[in-house]
Amino acid sequence: MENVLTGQKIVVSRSDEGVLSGSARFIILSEIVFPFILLILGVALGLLQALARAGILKTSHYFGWIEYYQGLTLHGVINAIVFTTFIIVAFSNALMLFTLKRPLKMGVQWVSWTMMMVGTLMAAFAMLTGRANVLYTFYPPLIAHWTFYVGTVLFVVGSIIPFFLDWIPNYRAWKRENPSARMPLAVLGTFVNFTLWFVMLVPVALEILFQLLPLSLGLVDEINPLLARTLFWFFGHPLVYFWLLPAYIMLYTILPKIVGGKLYSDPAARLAFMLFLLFSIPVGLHHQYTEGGLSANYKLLHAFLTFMVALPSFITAFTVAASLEYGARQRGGRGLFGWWAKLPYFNTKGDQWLFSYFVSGLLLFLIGGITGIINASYNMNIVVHNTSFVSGHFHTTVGGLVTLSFLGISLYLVAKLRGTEVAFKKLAVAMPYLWLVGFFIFDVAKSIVGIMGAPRRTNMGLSYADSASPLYQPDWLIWNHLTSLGAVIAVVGFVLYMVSFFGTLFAKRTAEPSVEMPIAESLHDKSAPVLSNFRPWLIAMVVLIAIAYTQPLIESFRVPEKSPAYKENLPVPMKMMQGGQ
Ligand code: HAS
Repeated sequence: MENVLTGQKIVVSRSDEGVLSGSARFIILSEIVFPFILLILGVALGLLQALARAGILKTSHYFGWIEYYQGLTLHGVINAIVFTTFIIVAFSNALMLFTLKRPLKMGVQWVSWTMMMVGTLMAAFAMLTGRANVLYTFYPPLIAHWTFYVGTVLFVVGSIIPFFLDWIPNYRAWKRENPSARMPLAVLGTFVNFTLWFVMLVPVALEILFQLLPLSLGLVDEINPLLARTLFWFFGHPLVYFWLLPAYIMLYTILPKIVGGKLYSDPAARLAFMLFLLFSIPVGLHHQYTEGGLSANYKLLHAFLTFMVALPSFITAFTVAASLEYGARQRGGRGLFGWWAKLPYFNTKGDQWLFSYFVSGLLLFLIGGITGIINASYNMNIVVHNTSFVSGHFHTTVGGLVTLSFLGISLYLVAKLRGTEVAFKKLAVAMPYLWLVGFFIFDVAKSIVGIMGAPRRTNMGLSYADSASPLYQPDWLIWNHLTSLGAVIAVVGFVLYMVSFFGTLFAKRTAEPSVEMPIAESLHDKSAPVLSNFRPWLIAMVVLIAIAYTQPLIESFRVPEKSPAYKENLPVPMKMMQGGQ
């Protein structure tokens, strides 16, 4: 067979049918269905928060049971950590199967699957019983029950196991059989992503194992919160690229094919992935601009490096737009902008329904990119930090492009792996547009009210949006109501998606199950060898991390202040109103 990306002949040692075993199918399907069921709770809690922040719901507990910060923790952890990581592993498994045509190593897969499931259940136990109201950033002095931390460690370690023990060995075997073939683009993107994942897990593992867990177990009385936060953001910013890169893999490989075209430039795509290897990590201080104890010089360095990490996204914007234009012109598109009309916005034929997920995600990401660069600008960040402007930003990035492409690919894979057609395709196509409109309104309103000073992570129904409260801010109300309207529209879209998802999951089988993926050829394919060679990029990555992080870590260690665990479980405004600290 021929590699569609490189045109080189590839030896396939096994038949396609033999590659997808029943157990592999079960693993991938459950890695999609299980987090999706949790996501339903995560999305519902998101809607409740939007209503609470607008003062439409005035309560400290939803349904008299889930406390506001407990709900916020569940919303963040389920949507941004559990759902994303499961789908990334499921998609990467499917991608490896399809691209390398070699069976997954089932022993490795079962270990990974078990660790991820057990880890999720342990963390869910802590969150659902109110023992981990620590938000998804879990930084001290907030402290959770030990099951939350052990669950998190099990979960993330489980998620990386297939990379080292399954995909790399399978790729090596593939390479031995295809010595002259270049690493397929999808494999390169996945390997970049999981290399980042491995490196970023080191600081957060240190934070959990040597600071949070001992404090949670009562083995120590206090810890250094600045060190914990520096270690957290060492992990926390690259984390967003761990979410983003699988979406970029889809944009580079699947999207051009479904619009009937080609990837405009394979080397540009490879360069973008390699640049992420370089710049995703040494930027974490842009989350800590307002933090005392860290020197301004290093914050500024991280600000410049953050502008550098926007570069591969700009490359992606141009390459994807060029690929869309090429595809649209193949479909008869003419003129400077006339080709836009030829894209399959509402087409349900074949796999073209997926386009609606990518285009809506891309449009939201345009806004997410602009707001990200505003956040990154050292001086402007002072205006928006810890305001709802930041929540607007991440609902158009991780909540926009990432969620939409993950929902799109989940539906696609469920249909393929079950051997059915996508059910209720029209509803499936309507969903991303409702999400786009909803989150557009949501982001604009959150950005405006954020600039007016509205804080994030605050139960405004009991404070700023409550006319009986001394904190009442009537000027913010209209924007918070618009945020709720946006959330309602997006959730209506999600309900349509659920109908299509479960309809597909339980539909009658009409074809053989497969892991087939629509992968595009590339128009420009001449690539420099350095773009497929990890070594120089890895060396440069380590050097940059050392330059950017040695001094901030020393400064964090040196800070004499320590903090005990904060155990009181009251929302801050309520505490203030009761005369607390
Ligand atoms: Fe961010 C905070 C800066 C990207 C997620 N970010 C967050 C938080 C999250 C998050 C969750 O510098 C909150 C963390 C917390 O809880 O405190 N972010 C950036 C910058 C980028 C960026 C510079 N963020 C992301 C992505 C995320 C994400 C991606 C998730 C997936 N972010 C920040 C900063 C903060 C922050 C500060 C801290 C704020 C604070 O004070 O706390 C860049 O990587 C963005 C680059 C993106 C672009 C856009 C390219 C556009 C494309 C679309 C093209 C469209 C086409 C459509 C082709 C330059 C690719 C054409 C359509 C046709 C029809 C033809």
